[in-house]
Amino acid sequence: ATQFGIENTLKVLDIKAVNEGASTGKNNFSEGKLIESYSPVDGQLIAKVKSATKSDYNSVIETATKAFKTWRTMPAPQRGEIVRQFGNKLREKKAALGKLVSYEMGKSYQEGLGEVQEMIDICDFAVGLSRQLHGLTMHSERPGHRMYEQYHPLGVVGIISAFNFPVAVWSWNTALAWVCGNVCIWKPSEKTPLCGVACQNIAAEVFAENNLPEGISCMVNGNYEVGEFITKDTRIPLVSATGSTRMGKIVAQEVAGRLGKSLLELGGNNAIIVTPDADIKMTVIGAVFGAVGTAGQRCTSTRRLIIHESIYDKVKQAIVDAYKQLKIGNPLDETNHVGPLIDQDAVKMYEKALEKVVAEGGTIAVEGGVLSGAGYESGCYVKPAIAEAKNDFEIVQHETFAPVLYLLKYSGDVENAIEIQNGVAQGLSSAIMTNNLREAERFLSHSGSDCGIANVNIGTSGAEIGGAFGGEKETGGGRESGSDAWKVYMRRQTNTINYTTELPLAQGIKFDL
Ligand code: UN1
Repeated sequence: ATQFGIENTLKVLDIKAVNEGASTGKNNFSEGKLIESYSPVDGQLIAKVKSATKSDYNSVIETATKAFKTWRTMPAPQRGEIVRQFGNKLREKKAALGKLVSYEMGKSYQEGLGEVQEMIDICDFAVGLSRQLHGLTMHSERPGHRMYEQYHPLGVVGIISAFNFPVAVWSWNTALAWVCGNVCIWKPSEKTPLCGVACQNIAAEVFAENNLPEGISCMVNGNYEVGEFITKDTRIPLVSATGSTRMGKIVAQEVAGRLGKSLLELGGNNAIIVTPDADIKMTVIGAVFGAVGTAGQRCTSTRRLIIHESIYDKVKQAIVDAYKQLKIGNPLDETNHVGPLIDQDAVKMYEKALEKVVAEGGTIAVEGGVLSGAGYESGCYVKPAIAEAKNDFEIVQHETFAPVLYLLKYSGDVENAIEIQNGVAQGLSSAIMTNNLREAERFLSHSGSDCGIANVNIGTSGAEIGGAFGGEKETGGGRESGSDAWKVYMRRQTNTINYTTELPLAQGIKFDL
């Protein structure tokens, strides 16, 4: 860790070093079991964090509930001003936070910085939004009446996030939730708790500088049991959860059981359709970054390439050649393209997927394998692999969070490719590579891609924050980030005001006394 300057990074982010005990994050009351965070980069223990007990959790909720009473009375543009300051603090700490993301999670330093940039961007977006939380006005059917709607904050918003975007996903939720007048309680992934502590410290500093209550931003570390405190808690009207479809189904049922709202961002099984009119050079860049970026651990990662038979061999060759250029190694070294998987369990899943695709009749086009030796001591580095497969293979139907890309062939019309693309349970991101207007428009039409994200001539990953982010089917249906995603963090109220001296009833009902 010393050689990467991690000690200094931890200092900048106010995280206790291993020999100093355990961090809890400013304003985090956790006193439970220790979570040790090991880096997949070099296998070293980075630091320790305390996980929340039930009683810690209850005090956090009390602080949050109390803070809500103050925060909701502050005009939304003033809340926006606080979020602006938070965005500025992120700008100051971008390098340190980006490095911690890279070292604790394993994505490349560039991608770590990119994630912090997403946080900054969503803050800017939220600041503008703080003056645009608009409702509609309607014409009343009754004389002398006015009708309009307004949006009010919900209360305490629960955020459960995953290891793969350990800081950005929290910020998409929290920046919007804050300007909407909510307070947040966050459970970061137990695989990246230090990223959580770092963000919590930055937020806490901003709230303290503005003499605002600490409970506006709360964090509880821990495993799924701590997640359950949140999902079962009737004091939390909205739970936003990012992770696997398996996890999402549990969260959805628990929250629905108490008639709470949930916002789900679950698994993807994203494909790029490559038509005979595709620009091959662009296809290669989009597909390779999509498949191996973040070591294939984005929910938007490219899992399937659906290639027209007439160009199949050519595209396959170009992608295989590109894979030969990939450098795998320490993600903090900017000459490397691919870093490690998050942990050894992920490595096992990767190995199983490769065995399974062969067992189901697939052919390996680029050999995978776990790397060992100098620089690979953590045991988490794997070679990005490619297999030629069929869409109905069980393994192809499932999301494997690793750099495994499946090549699928289609013949005839683009409709056939769209059918393959839609022929999975997930519906997050999708793309088509084509210079043919008809094909592109068909892909985007009502009978085209069934995903929440559908792109033309760019890959499946790397969405901008300005659009609503999320997907359909087993991806969970939630939308976060841009567009009007803010509405889910608010409750809508319809108001009818009578400014006459009569009380006429709607629908013309007569009720004379
Ligand atoms: C995720 O993997 O959970 O579109 C989010 C992208 C990123 C976000 C991915 N902006 O790839």
